[in-house]
Order: sequence, then structure tokens, then C-alpha cells
Amino acid sequence: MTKARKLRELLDRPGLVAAVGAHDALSAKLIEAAGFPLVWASSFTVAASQRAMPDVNLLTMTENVEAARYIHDAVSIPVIADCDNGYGNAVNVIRTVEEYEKAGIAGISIEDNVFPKTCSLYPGVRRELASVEEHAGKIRAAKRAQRDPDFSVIARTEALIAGWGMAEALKRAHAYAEAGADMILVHSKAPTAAEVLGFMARWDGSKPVVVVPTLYPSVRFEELEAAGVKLVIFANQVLRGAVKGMRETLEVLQRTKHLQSVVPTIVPLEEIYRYVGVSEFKAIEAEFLPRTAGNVKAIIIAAGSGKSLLPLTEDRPKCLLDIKGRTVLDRQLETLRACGIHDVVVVRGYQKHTVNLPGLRYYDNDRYEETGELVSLFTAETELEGRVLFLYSDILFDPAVLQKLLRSRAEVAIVVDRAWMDQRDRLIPLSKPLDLVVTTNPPAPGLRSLPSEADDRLVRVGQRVPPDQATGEFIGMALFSERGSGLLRETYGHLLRAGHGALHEADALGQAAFTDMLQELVNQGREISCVSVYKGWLEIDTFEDYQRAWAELK
Ligand code: SPV
Ligand code: MG
Repeated sequence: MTKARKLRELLDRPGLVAAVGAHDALSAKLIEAAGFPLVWASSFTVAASQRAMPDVNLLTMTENVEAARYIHDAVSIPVIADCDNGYGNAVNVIRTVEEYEKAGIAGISIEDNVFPKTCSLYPGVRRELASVEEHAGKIRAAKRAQRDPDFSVIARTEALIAGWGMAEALKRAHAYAEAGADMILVHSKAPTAAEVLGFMARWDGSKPVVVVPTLYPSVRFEELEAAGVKLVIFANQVLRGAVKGMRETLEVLQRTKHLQSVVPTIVPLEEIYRYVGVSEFKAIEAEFLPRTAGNVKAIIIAAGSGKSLLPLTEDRPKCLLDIKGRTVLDRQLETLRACGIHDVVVVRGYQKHTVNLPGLRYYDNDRYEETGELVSLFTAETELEGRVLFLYSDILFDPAVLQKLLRSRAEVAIVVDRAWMDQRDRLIPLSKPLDLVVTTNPPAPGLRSLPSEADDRLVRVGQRVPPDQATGEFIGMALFSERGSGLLRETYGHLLRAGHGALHEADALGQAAFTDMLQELVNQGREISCVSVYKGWLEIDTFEDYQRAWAELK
């Protein structure tokens, strides 16, 4: 439905309608968000905010139509544009209608000021009105020029503003109604509503009436409605409120020179992000831009106490174990950065004060002793949005492993080491529990194979997967797309709401491992893509692992 049609339908309903003046696209969005059904693209506020100029026809039609187009583009509700006097005579009015219709504007208002005009509100300025004939001619020209029959033309009389009296106002209103105006705007600078209410008492009702009570703000909506007014315009209050907000913020900033001092009185950045559509922008990026790691955030789960490595971990978590002068965490960060990931979150717990490298964001799971990885991950729940790389804090990996994972377009993808399949006979019985997986299309075992064309999906994962059935080992690295992160949050939310019962291999949700969540996603019918690698990583979980890392790493 066109906005011109929407405006017609809005005004066809019984009762008074309120439109609010916008000075730009953002203020228009706020007006819509506040629940108003109609925007007034005000000449007064556009001139004031965009050019800091008086409302006296200094802005050209082109400047005004551009401002109105931006306002229209930002909202789904209709916009009535204030076109002053039509920027000249009837010839100019015709082009004005053409341009505003092309811009998507639902209706325009044209006032019977001469060109150049003077704002109706300014006290003590010269006022001249166009003749009735001239203005009626402009209204006829406007009505003939419009292409869309639903487009509305409001004829505005300044007779009361100019002090020409009620009889003149009524005479002009009738003439403009006869010329084809869809509505009559009767403007008044009287300090009370008495003047416009007097107009309404004498008006024959042949066309709906519009008022702008800026200078008689005490009038109530119900009073105007009872008098039969159809449209009331709150023309400039949003701009005036914004100026007060800006001025107060500036006063505090000037006094304190400290940003924190204004934080309580300004909107959070996220609110601006919402109005300008940052999440829509991110979705477009994710769908259409080539995949890079630039927008991936890594979340490293480093809360656990690492008991299997005592006494090495007496005073530090596993991620701070030193291997030839650099910690596991240093080495992970180096690999992440080499792969283009610079946004890193660490969930700490055990010996949390020791994990404090600069440039990372930290979340603390202080209940690390009694809770599992999933609780640690959700300690950083607010970070679980966009593309997220999940990482155990005790693995070291070749950049090629991560690069392969980053190419995945799946909602959820995990890295699976296939070396397991060739080694399993040697490894069974297991010397320690491993996160084993069963997948749909594992590569053929034995020497040499090409990756399968078919996508390999996770079927089972966890430490209780029978080793003789396992087709690989989960290395502790997973990638969630924007939708995948949302899915993870939703699923966890459902599990929390459903109570804290067992989750797969865990006796309770609070103790669940990350693999229990992967299994839950699979069981709910979600596809988890398995990215195959062949070795290329180490885990530092036991003393033997640690010795091996010392031996292998430079
Ligand atoms: C405007 O908002 O630009 C108007 C209303 O035309 S007034 O400023 O009262 O003239
Ligand atoms: Mg105006």
C-alpha cells in the first residue's frame, strides 16, 4: 500500500489524529517507535537543525525535498511535508508536487504566505499574504499535478497569524476548499485555543481541519477532537527536547571533561545501533561478504582447575602453563591473530587473577569447582552473538586447522581429527577419556583418501561414545554462525527453563560439558558439520601431554 493511501485510510477513521514534526531521519524513527501514526516534515525544524537557519524560505525546494525523502525512507508510516508557500507561484507548485510525490511523500501543505515567507511563529516581523486568487490557483495547480489520486494537498491559511481576522480566515478556507484542497490548515498565534475553536464553530465542515497548537500548548487533545479538528501537528517539540538534551550534555562535559559523567543521562550506544539497523547490516555482511575471520569472536573457556596437571597448576590455570618461554594462552592468541581473529573473550575461574593479559575481555565463572564448561560458556552469554569461535583453553593448534574451520558456512561446525580412525586399534583401551565422535560420512580409513563430497554431520559426541564405533575425535574447537550463536542461546534458555535435569553425559545441566550441548543440538534435529583434519593439534591435559608439547614446540 502506498503511503498516500495509508494517510487517506488514517484520516478516514473517526477521531483526531496526531502527527509529530521530524527534523531528520532519526527523529522520524523515534516518532514512529513512540507509536505516532504520522510524521510532519517541518520546515521550521529542518531549517533549524540542518542549516541552523531561520524558517524564511532560505532553504530551496531541493534541500527540503531531500530532507523529506530521508525522513520518508526511515519510517513505514506516512509523511506529510511542509512545503511552505510551494517555493514560488503555481508554476513552482507543480514541480514541487512532482518532486515530493517522487520522494514518496503522502501529502504536502502549502501556505498562503508570499514568497519569501516569514515563519508564522516569529513575533514582530512583517507579514504579507498572497491573494486568495493566487493561493487558490496554487491549490488547483497542485491537485492537477498530482499523479497518485491518494496524494493529499493541505491548504494552509495564515490569515489569523497575519492578523487579518476570522472572516478573512473563513473566506480563504472556503476558497481553498473549493479549489480542491483535501484539508484546511488554520494556523493561529493566539495564546489560547479560543481562536481555532472559534474557527471550528463557524466552519461548515466541508473539508477536514488541521491545527498546529505550538503557541497555545495548553489545549487538550480531547478539546480539539470535540471541536471536530481532524489532525493536530506537534510540530517542533521533538527538536526542542533534543536541543535541551544536547545542551545539558554539553554543559556537563564542559564542566567535567569526563565522559563517565554524562553516561547516566545519555542513551546507550546500543539504542543508536538499533535505530540505524546495525544488526540488519551485520546480517547482510554475513550473507554476502566473503568469509574472513575479521568478524569472528573467539571465546576461550579457561575456568577449570586443571587438577590433572598438579602441581604444575598449583598457582595458575592450565592456559598459563609455560612452554619454552610462552604460555599456552600466548600461543593460542598468536595463532588466532595469525588467522585474523583479534576479538577474544576469556572465561576465567580457577586462579582468575593470574589471567590478565591486556586487550582481552574477561568473564568469571566463580563456581568453576562445581560447574561444567557449559556454565562457563554462558557466563559470557552476552558475547554469544555473531560468528563465534569456541575454544578449549588447553589446546594448541596449527593455523591451517583453524583456517579450514573458518571456511565453513554451517550454522555450527566442529573440528574432528581423523587420525583417530587410523590409530584407534593402537589406542583402545583408552588411557584417558576422549571426546569421540560418530559422524555420517567419515573419510575412508587407511592410507590415502580424498575428502568426501557429502557433508559430514555429527551423530554422537562425548566421552561415552564406544571407541570402536568412533570415527574421529573432537579437538575442542567449534564455530557458530550468527544463526548458530542464536540457536545456542535459545537452546540453553530452553534447557534452563525446563529445569536442571541430566543432559546426555552430565547428571545435571550445571555440570554439562560443551559436548553435551552439541549432542543436544543434534538430538533436536540440528545439523552440526564436522570439519575433518588430520592431526595438527595438541592437548595439554596430562603431564605426558605437557612433556610432548615441550618436545615438539620451538
Ligand atoms: C513548521 O513546523 O514548519 C510549521 C509550523 O510550518 S510553524 O512553525 O508553526 O509555522
Ligand atoms: Mg513550516
